[in-house]
Amino acid sequence: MTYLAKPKFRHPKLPTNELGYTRRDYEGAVSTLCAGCGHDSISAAIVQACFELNLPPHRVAKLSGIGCSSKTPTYFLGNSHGFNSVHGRMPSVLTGANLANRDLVYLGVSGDGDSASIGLGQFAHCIRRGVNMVYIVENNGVYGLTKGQFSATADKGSKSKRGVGNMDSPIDLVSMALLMGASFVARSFSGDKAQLVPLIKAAIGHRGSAFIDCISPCVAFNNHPDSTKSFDYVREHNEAVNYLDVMEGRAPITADYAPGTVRHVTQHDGSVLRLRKLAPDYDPTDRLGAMAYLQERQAAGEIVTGLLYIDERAEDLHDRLNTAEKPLNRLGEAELCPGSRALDALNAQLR
Ligand SMILES: Cc1ncc(C[n+]2csc(CCOP(=O)(O)OP(=O)(O)O)c2C)c(N)n1
Ligand code: SF4
Ligand SMILES: [Mg+2]
Repeated sequence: MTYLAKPKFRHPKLPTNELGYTRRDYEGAVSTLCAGCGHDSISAAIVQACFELNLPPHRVAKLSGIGCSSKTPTYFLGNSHGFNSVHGRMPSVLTGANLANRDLVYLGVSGDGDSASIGLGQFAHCIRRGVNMVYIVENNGVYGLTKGQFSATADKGSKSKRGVGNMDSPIDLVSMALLMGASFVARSFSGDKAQLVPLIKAAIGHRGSAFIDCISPCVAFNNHPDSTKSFDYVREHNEAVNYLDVMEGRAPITADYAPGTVRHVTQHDGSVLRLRKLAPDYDPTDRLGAMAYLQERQAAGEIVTGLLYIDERAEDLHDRLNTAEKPLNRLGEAELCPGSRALDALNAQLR
């Protein structure tokens, strides 16, 4: 059985958002993942973020590749557009969809196997093109769906459930995203909903390629004491550089923190990010500084989380290509056909 429908009954007093929708309206089918899988917590965070943002579900397009992580779009936003592509190919399908219709919120969901192995090239090119999207990697360090082989994000020295050590150097997708020019880069943990929900909300409000590496333990194959992607290990080594509140619309900015401990960032959609600094010297607008900091803290055994980088003035692929504002399926003949005189002139140029 690949999916189960949820019962339609709901409590009449469930809270509703500004659109009159309940949280249930943003859910999907009942999850068939292992009980306790980190991926389910990420789905719940996506549901919460979209509910709080008052997003009309039909304005969201969710796309994925192959893996347990890539199955998750079935379990959230059941009323949104969805496309489950092939292994590692989500980024190019998302890019094409985004070029055809810029009016939707694009949510790419992938795994560490999907994005750091077979799809590494697709990941890199999608990020460097500045596709306006939220790209979430549900990172468990293994290929969960195919029974727990190490993935390319597994740390050197980390041991499998059967005690075999991983000898290869890991690929850090956050560092790669920074290198490739992502304009919003974050890392979080599926066990920290208070951090993850505002990060997803902020990423949705960002115009440009927003990448979130979310450590998401695989309870079936990679949650043992010698794993560096287990719930216990991540909780013990998690060092958040900041905490985030997202203020939508024109909400007043209240100064209820000590001077210098809060930073405000205004996004394209008018929302304001209030960043409470936990690492006082960390500057999330300094790409080179972020790269150096991440390397340094990684060498010290820390897992750095939070909003790691943001470019407030980012432009997206459409800005760069100067494309038509209207989705392609809404362009009429008058806009698509320039007329015979213009065509003759064009042909003449090519002779
Ligand atoms: C072209 C192709 N190669 C290999 C596979 C087998 N396969 C399915 S899922 C997967 C890896 C999934 O790992 P990840 O993306 O980390 O997802 P997880 O299950 O860990 O969430 C692989 C190798 C496939 N489905 N298609
Ligand atoms: S195998 Fe691992 S990743 Fe897949 S559903 Fe189970 S716990 Fe989650
Ligand atoms: Mg995985």
